[in-house]
Amino acid sequence: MIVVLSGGVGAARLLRVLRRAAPDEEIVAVVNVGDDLVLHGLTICPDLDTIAYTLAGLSNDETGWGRRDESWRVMDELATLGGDAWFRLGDRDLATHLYRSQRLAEGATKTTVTAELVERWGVPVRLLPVTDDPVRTRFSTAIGPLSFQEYFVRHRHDVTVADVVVEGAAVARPTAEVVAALDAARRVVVAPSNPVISIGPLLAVHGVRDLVAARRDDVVAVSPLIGGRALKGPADRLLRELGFGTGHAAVASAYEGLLGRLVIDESDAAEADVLRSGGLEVTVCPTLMGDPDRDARLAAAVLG
Ligand code: FO1
Repeated sequence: MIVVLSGGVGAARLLRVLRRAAPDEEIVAVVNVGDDLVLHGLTICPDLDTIAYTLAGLSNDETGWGRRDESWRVMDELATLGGDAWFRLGDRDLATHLYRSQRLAEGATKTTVTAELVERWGVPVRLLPVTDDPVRTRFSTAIGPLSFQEYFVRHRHDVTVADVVVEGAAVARPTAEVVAALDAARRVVVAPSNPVISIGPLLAVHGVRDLVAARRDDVVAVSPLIGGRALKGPADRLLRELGFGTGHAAVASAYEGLLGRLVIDESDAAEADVLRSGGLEVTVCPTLMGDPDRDARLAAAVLG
């Protein structure tokens, strides 16, 4: 079994690449739920949905979130009523949140509802929320405390962050499915997601960090940075603001004690020796996904 610790779009793309190199039954994504929110009375799980839509071929690849062929009639109407329309929920996407919210209200767990949704969409890879308990990633910023989506969407992650806390993580428990998957995995892959606000909250769930550390020799992370920058989102800025430093060394530092190996982009080969001198095994290969030959090399580097 290959377990992929996953945030949103970077993880979705890596899972798509790994599916070409390993059988679907072998791949399990353990997914962050710290970005989840309740809005308009609906439970929204952005990372789970981004991955499921991508693997089902339903994703909007331009935005990196939401559905393709989307319409916005409900949001437009909500805006005319003066409702909260800054977090855009498309008409098709809304059906997902309606379905999930109703099933949760009936007593189903997030794990069960996710399994139901991916089955309907024909996604043959298992997606496991890291926990069924409530956890919320929150930010202390220069303009005061912010929820995840206030920071990420409302303020376009353009405010200085002093601290990130994951409310509920200390009492949340990983699901039995997640514990079993991490025990049985022949490889644990850390996706090229944001180490601070996507993978960090997943590792913060009580016991998960220890489960991953126990598998350290089999843990491979794909760095989300290329040339010191994140392709999308604030990973480089947050690593710097929270004191991890810059470049792949900052990623290694954020995952201290967890990694057997780090995969970095070929354009950053010059950073490999310094990382290796710190005792880390490093593989240099293309990490920018989208070209079949390069993707095959990345999959081989991760799985090999
Ligand atoms: N991101 C945005 O930048 N603007 C949005 O209006 C927005 C809406 C949205 C709705 C559903 C969903 O699943 C994701 C959505 N995202 C939006 C993306 C989301 O904020 C981020 O992808 C993650 O939470 C960070 O991984």
